[in-house]
Parts: sequence; C-alpha cells; structure tokens
Amino acid sequence: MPKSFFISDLHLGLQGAEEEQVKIKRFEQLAEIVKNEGGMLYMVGDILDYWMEFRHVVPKYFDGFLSQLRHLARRGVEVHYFAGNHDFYLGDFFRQQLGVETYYGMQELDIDGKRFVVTHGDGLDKSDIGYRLFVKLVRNRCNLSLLSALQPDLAIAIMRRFSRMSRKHGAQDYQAESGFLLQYAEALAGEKDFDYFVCGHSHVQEQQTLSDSRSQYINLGTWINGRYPYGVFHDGVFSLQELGDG
Ligand SMILES: [Mn+2]
Repeated sequence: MPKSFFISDLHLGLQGAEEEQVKIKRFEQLAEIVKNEGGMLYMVGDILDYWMEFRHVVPKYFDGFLSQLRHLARRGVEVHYFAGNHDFYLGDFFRQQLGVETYYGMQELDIDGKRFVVTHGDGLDKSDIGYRLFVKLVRNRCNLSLLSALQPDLAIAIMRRFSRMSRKHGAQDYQAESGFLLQYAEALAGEKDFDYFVCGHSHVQEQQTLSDSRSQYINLGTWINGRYPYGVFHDGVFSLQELGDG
C-alpha cells in the first residue's frame, strides 16, 4: 500500500527570509520522500499564509513551493489541498495548472480502507459569528474578483491584511482552539464511525485515542516554531514524524 503524508500550517510567507528558506527546504525534503515512496500528499490548510489568484499573474513569492507541486504532478503524485483560514480561497489555479485537488470544509475520505475525517479545523465553532462573517466576505466571488482586478501588489497587500485578521494572537488562544478541536472530534465520534480525525489550525501537535477507544484525534502541528512535523499513514497505522537534517 502506498504511504499517505499529511502536513498543515506551514504558513509559507509569514516569517522572515531565513525561516522561510528553511521551511521551503523542508518542504522540498518532504516532497522528495513522498515521491520516492510513491505516496500521496494531503495538505491540511494554512500551507500558504495568504494566496491570491489573478487572471494573468501568479504571486512570485510562492515560486519555490509551486515548482515543487509541479514537480510532484509530473511524477504522478496525487496531491490534495484543503483550504484553511489563511489560504481560504484556492481558485482554479491549483486544480487546473498543477493537478492538485482542492477542498473546502470538512471531508470524509477512505484511505486504504480506513475512514478519515479531514479538516483544517477552522469554522467548526458555529457560535463564532465574526469568523463566519469573515469567511462569507472573503470567499465571496464578487469580492474576490474585485480584488483580483486590482494592481497585484496592492491586492496582495490587502490579502495579507485579511490574513493577519485571521490569526490568533496568544498561546492561550491556541490552547483553547486545541481543546475545542479535541472536543469536536469526541462529539463527532459519538455521531459517526471514523478511524482518524485529522486537523491542524491550533498549531498544537497531538495524537490521541478518543474515548470510544478506537478513533484517533490527530493534530498535525505547525512549521512556524522551528520544528517540521508531518503525519504518515501506512499499513493501517498513523504516526507523527519530523523532518530534520540529513
Ligand atoms: Mn488555521
């Protein structure tokens, strides 16, 4: 059985030049592993800290990342991209130009006979009206086409501002978000059968068996803290691993 690889919350484009260089190097490293294993890649949101699609322009900043995806596509690697609250609108570019399948919201997938629920993890709190309004605004086709008609540097500056609005600010926020995601997975396990609930968003890496003692909650963590975690599913076993030197 081929291996399935999972990553989330790389937030490419968020940090200083040095950190960004390391992240893209790690991404290349992972792409190499996925390719050599003949595996599949699941990108579970907030891979890019912002994204904007234009009719004639591709944001130059992400050239390194996009060329890795192109490389994977040429090698026949299946790539799945789940939108997060930063890369909240992926447009047609990824699907049409790179053969990457894109998703919005929670998805149920069958991988090698196991049932996966995959979501970035944002927007699950239905009482968060501010967030729901934000998504309505930013994923609105009219607003997006207005933005994409602007001069690209200006449009991207606005997009990065949206992205900042979408960011949590303190460690407490992330902990609270993590607790919420775990509780959400617990409640979901009471409603439907699944083997793995895979998410990101809260930046707190975790793998935990739920109280039904069969389903697992997996949070993929983030790449913005100098660690480079990823998930691997192979032969019915899910494990969290880390990219490093060598
Ligand atoms: Mn997020």
